[in-house]
Amino acid sequence: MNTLPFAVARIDPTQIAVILGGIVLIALTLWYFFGPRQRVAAAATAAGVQTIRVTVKGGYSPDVIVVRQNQPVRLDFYRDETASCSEQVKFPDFGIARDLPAYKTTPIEFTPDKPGEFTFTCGMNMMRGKIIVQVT
Ligand SMILES: [Cu+2]
Repeated sequence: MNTLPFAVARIDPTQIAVILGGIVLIALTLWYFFGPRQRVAAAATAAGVQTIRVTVKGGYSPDVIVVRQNQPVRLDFYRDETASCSEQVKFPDFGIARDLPAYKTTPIEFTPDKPGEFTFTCGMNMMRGKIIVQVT
């Protein structure tokens, strides 16, 4: 007696859907944490201030910003949402924590005096970006 057709028939389509859903979720999670980062070098203005506009919407864009050491930096954070996650931005290495009003541009100014990579985050450490300070 052949039981194989029975075994095939007993695979529940819901189980298949759950397994496939799990695979998709894992792939999305990996992409979120290890996917490509948007890296941009700040442009210096005539006054020698390295400025860049960062859009805040479910994340920071760009989220990797390259600047030069010992030259003033101005990051214009434009918060394009009201989600409470992004209402604050912190640069712990530079002692900066600032509220970002929704749909407004908030300039954050500092002069990086040490080279290296410095993380900036939202108030809850969920959204992340990175400042790379290069030696001139
Ligand atoms: Cu947050």
